[in-house]
Amino acid sequence: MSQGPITHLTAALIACAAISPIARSQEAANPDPYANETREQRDARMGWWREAKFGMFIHWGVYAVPAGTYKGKQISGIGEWIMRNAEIPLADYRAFARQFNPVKYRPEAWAKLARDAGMRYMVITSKHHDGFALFPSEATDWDIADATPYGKDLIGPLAKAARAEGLRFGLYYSQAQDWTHPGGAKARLKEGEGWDDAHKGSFDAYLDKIAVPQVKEILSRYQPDILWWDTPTWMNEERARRLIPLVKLRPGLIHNNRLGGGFKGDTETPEQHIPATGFKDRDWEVCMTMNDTWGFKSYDDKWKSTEDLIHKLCDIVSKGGNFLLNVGPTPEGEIPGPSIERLEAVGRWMKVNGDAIYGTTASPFHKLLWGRCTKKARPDGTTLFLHVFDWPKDGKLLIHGLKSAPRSASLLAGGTSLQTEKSADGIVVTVPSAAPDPIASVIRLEIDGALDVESVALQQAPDGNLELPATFAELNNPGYGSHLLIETKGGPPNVGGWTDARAWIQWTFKITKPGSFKITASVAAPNKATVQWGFDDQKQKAVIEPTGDYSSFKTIDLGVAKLDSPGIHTLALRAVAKDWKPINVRSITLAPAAP
Ligand code: FHN
Repeated sequence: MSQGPITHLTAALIACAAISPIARSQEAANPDPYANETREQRDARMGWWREAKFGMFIHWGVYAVPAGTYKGKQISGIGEWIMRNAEIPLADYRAFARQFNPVKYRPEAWAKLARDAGMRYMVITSKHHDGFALFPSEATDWDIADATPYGKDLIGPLAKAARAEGLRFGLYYSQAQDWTHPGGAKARLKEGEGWDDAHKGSFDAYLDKIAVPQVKEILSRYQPDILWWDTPTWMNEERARRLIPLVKLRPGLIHNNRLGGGFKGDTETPEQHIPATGFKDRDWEVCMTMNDTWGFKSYDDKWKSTEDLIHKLCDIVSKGGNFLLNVGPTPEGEIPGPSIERLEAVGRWMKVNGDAIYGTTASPFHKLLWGRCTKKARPDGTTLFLHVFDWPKDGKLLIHGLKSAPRSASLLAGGTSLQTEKSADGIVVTVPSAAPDPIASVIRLEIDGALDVESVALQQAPDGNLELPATFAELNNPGYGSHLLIETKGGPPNVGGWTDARAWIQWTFKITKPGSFKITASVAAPNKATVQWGFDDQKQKAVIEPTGDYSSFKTIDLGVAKLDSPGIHTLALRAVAKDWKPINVRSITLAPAAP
């Protein structure tokens, strides 16, 4: 179906035809169009995305009709996976499309909602794992034009509306999983398996007949700024090689790391969790739901609070990432009310504090106990934005480790000037007694010349001892399921919620007096548990005997380990996965020991 602008496609095809034999043999060696990109070219291509920081993810499709319920039964799991999780036969699932009639769809209102929330781009599912295309596709009749009463394109009008609002526009495409077209990949099943006779077929034929033509269709027709691959189930390098050259159909396209086959793409995509630190030399984007589902589920009311969402945005940006926050519209074409309320509230905060988000880079500080920091380079210095979550009760905000004396300090909201002074540990800002914003108040510091910071706050005491408290722990959480968190009920804070054995804890600290250290931990362990711990790449095991309940903390010996050199080091604490029993951790202590 040839809709929309074809000028870019034509240009790209002409460019392909004009490719020299040398270029063609390079392509055979590595078909990734960006394989030989220079640093400057890459920086230019990623420029708008790095500036943007905040985007809207939209998961929309036929799954919004059952909305989490099949044959009267609530199906557990994320809403858009209902077909897979309930193994719904194709004929039953196809019937839902006859009720997919988004007559209330107002793409202009969606784009405005995103813009007003402070978002700078959107990414919508052009085809999710159920194989249903939200665009008219010549490769199938399982699409909006042929299978629904609505009968017309949903993607083109959104692309237009987004661009009219000044937003960049991206398309998600499930290149491998497809639970409808013959041969499409299915998570948790082996290649060739399915739950319906109609699934029979070859995955390679599916790629050639559906995925490749549809990626061509969406890239040429809508000219998206982003292509968001997902779940490389059954993919391998040879298969990915059929798709990756298509990226050049849209010059400047940004695509993620989920194609498969070893192609890294442009962005890392941590899902449903915020990494403890950013990714070295890689762009990255956290994608996250506002409740517990991507696709609309009528009874999922586990909404994150506005405060949580704003803190997450600040946290992600302070680590150098972008935040792609999801909405799951209804089959009528409406974004759920709780999502709208939250986006509007985030937008009010962004209107005042957007300068502390857009175009900023990661914090120069490893950890700040009262909030987060972002920074922006100026030709003659640096602007630091302090996102204060916990406003100091004594009116003194210590920026631990900042050595440069700021030329000025002010509240971002309203511009009131603030006094600063040097202290032994850093710079102290005198702030008004009440926080200007109950969620996150931003203080702007202008620093002239080179920025001088001691990025790591945890350092040895003069006697060589070092305490690593829970509040300074970096919490490394897997994407789904329960997450490690800092618990503050009763006594000093501890790391808790360690029910997932894949989660792990790390501290980063500075050593001035290297040597051997005796390591002890303050833990509460209702059951015997085995942990693995170690400095940097070292690994040792320790068995923790029961201490009582989750609030009975005892100091236990982990062992002795050596650090040979002064400088920044880490200590990691991991669960030994086999038969893991959760523990709470208050702190780790390093005490100099005889070598
Ligand atoms: O399986 C999908 C899921 O439905 C959703 O689309 C997310 C978004 O990142 N991606 C996959 C899981 O990683």
